[in-house]
Amino acid sequence: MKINGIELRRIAMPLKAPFRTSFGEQTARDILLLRVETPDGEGWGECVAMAEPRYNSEYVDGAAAALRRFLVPALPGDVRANTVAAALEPFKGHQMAKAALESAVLDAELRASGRSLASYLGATRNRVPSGVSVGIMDSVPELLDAVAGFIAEGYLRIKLKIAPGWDVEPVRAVRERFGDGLLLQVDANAAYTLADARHLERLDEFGLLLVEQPLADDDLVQHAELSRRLATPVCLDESVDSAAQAAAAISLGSCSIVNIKPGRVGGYLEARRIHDLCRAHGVAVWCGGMLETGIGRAANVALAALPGFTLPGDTSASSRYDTTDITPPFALSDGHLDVPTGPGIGVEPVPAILDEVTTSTEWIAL
Ligand code: NPG
Repeated sequence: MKINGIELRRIAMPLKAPFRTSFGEQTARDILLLRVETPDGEGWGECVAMAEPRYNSEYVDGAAAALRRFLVPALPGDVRANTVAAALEPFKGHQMAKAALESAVLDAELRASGRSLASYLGATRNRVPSGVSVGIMDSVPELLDAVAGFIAEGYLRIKLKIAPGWDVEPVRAVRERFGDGLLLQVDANAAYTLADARHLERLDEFGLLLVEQPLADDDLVQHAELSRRLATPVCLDESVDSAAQAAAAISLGSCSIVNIKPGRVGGYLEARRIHDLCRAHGVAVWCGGMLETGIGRAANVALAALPGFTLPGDTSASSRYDTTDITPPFALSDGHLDVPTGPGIGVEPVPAILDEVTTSTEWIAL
């Protein structure tokens, strides 16, 4: 497939409510979108790097720079999506930037052949169960109200962000108020150390589905030690940035569940490899989220429809983030999101809405 050029488009999107994690608070989103233009059509990709390098080392200005200077120029003149990763491999890191580029090329390729991303990836379901990630709040009553609202909307699983000082008490309060039947899990975003193992053991009494990324990103050995100590299954997010790293985590016993975020691992093809690997080892996976617009969400929902995704993901409805998405919104139906069936990711930005939120565009001719 020949590519005429690639548009880098920055958009600014508010968040309905501030979202607080162990590494900071976010009130708005600064997002980089990629549009690949070919002689026959186009393809879209969303870069999930955040404005600041707090979740991992990537950040949106850095991703744009890496794309402009190294990654886009490295694409061959005649490109297939399944050769993009190899063309970008000489450049270390920058998984989120690479993922956005590969996604846009893949979308263009699939649109041209009339095939959906879900079918290409091997999806076996036409809808996926939706969970929601609930940020750290100022008080437990405020948290209980937020959780009650999400349950009323139909979310099938609740994830609570935790950090030292906001863990056992809010988890206990949610469990007591909503009962043992609620699918509940927690996410620490690497906020603890192995010295906190005793404290984290206190979470065991709440019957959580999992504790996500309790320790630092590069602590696979210590995650293995913690996994042996906790009854609650340990799930890795930040630690797994490739299928090789997932294999290392599984063989060390660092986790029994993996959160797969395509951006974090360099794209949907690597995400599928991690899915396949985990499935072969009996390790459950679920699809994470990075507060995506409908572009990234559409692709995540397609991935989450693969058979190894046996736990509800952070694939929430568009209304969880904003009043207006740039694509037709993803809405909950009976706690599920429908998997798009159209060619490629199956959705496109609404031009008028996209223009309204655009802060800059840049064209890179190939
Ligand atoms: O609904 O997309 C969503 C957010 C899910 O909690 C979520 N993402 O660590 O998994 C995470 C977390 C996150 C949010 C990470 C923002 C980085 C930035």
